[in-house]
Formats: sequence, structure tokens, C-alpha cells
Amino acid sequence: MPPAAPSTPTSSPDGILITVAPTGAETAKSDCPALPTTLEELVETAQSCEAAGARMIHVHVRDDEHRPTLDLPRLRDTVQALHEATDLVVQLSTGGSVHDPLEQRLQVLDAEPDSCSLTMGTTNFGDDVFLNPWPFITQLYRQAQDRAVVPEFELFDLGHVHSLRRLVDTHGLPAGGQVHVDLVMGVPGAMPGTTPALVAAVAALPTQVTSWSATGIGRTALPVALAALSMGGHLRVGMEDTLTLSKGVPVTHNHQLVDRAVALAQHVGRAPMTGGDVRHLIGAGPTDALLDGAARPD
Ligand code: KMH
Ligand code: ZN
Repeated sequence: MPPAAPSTPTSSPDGILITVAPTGAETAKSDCPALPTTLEELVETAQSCEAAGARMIHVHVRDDEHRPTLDLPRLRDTVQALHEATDLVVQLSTGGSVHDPLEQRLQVLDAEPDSCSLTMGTTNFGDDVFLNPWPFITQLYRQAQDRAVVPEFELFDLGHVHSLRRLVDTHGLPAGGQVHVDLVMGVPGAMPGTTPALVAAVAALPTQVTSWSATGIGRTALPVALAALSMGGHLRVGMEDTLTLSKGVPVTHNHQLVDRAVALAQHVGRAPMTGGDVRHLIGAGPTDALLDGAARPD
């Protein structure tokens, strides 16, 4: 099968990459029992979301008390379990929670994920500050290049878009040669989840960007998804970002958000990409399972 054409900021690809972010670090299990926080719940979620059309999973890990953790053995076990149970591209969060120290966030790559998130600047995050100083960004980026882990650049603000340009101009392309970004919109304190903000951010993307997705937090999830689809973007959905399907209707399983994204994409003639095409799109190498020819068919 030929590799998928990358979706540049101006093209409208036939396929869609749907990433699921099922857990996050900000919601308490006690407030939302449907949140997948155990390894068993996460694996079941990954399998259902893959069956629904997701091809990448953005992972935050929780401890036995359901609190966010960057414990390395737990991260390793999670990556391994997800690779064994699915063909999803496994992306570990290096953002962690707003309370995680930078040193621990730098160790995430030791768990050998396919991909890692990499936020391109500090941002206000509700009442908190999500800290991403430039030396941290560059150290994490160089590490990802050295270890052939494909970064997904998380852009919460227009300034982050310009920082990405600075990073790639200074330090070159990521492993795999592709530049995939996710525009995270609607965080209180960062760029709003609106069509004009998305248009401005996409217009400012550096030329090195080969694909982009968008995520709307909370009630901006649907407007951002519709705007992104109309502009040829890919989508990230999941309970990390939104806990309701509509006003007063809670999400009870992440696959509902994937189902909705697939249905919306179908309206504009776009079907979920194959796992192989997604790996070409973002420059991620095949998993061991794919190399062995042991993977499930796309
Ligand atoms: N939990 C947020 C503070 C990421 O995963 O890289 C950061 C976040 C971004 O979720
Ligand atoms: Zn995250």
C-alpha cells in the first residue's frame, strides 16, 4: 500500500488520524468513575477505541490510588501492554500533571514509547501553570531525536506555534522526518477553541509541519472538531479533554467520542487511516509486531 500523502496545512486528505486521549492528569477518578485509570481499564479502552477507528493513543498513567504518576516501571508496563493488545501508536505524555517536576518528565522517554507529546511553551492552565521552559523543550527534543521517538508537538497558543518554528530551525527535524502537531484549544488561559483561532494557528504553522490535528477542551470539543475537519485537519478526542457528549450528558466510555469523530469525518468523505498509513504520516517506525508480520490486519 502506498504511503499516505501528508496533510499539509492547506490540503484535504482522504483519511483521518483520530488520536484518543482517554485519561489525562487533571480529572479525579472519584469525580468520574468512567475514567480509565487502571492498566486493565486502559487496555480495554485502547482496544475499543481502536475498533472504533482510533489509531494513536495519548497516555497518562495513574497509580494504585488513581493519581497521576510518571513512575518508570509503570510507564514501561503500560507501553508494553498497549503494544501487545493493539496496533495503536503509543504516545506517552511528557506533560504529565501540572505538579510533575521537569526532571521526571524528561525520564518518560526511558519507557520507549513510539511517540511522546512535547509542549512548545509555558501556559496558564486554569488556576495552575503548565511549565515548559525553553531549555527543557530543547533537551526533551534532542532526547527524542536521539532515541527515535516521534514527538507530537502540543501547541496551546500562537506563541507555541512560533516556538516550534524556532525549535525546528535550530535543531532540525524529528526522527522520521515528519512534523506532526496537535493544536490544543480552549484551555482556560490559552488560545480559545474557536474557528478564527484555529485559522490563525494553522496559517502560522511553519512549512516543516507535515500534519496537524486539533483538540477542543470541554464545550469547545465539537466546534473545534468541525472547524478542523473543514480545514483538512486530523482530530484528537477523549476524556482527557472533554467529559460530556452534550450539555448534561456525560461520556461513559471513550469510544463514544471516537465514534462521534468517525461519524463527523464521514460527512466530509474521510475514513480512519490504516495503522500503517498513520505511521508513515507521522514518521513512526513499525512496531516489533508489524516487523514480525504478526500484527492484526488493518
Ligand atoms: N496535563 C497537562 C498539564 C501533555 O500531555 O503533554 C499537560 C498535558 C499535555 O496533558
Ligand atoms: Zn496529555
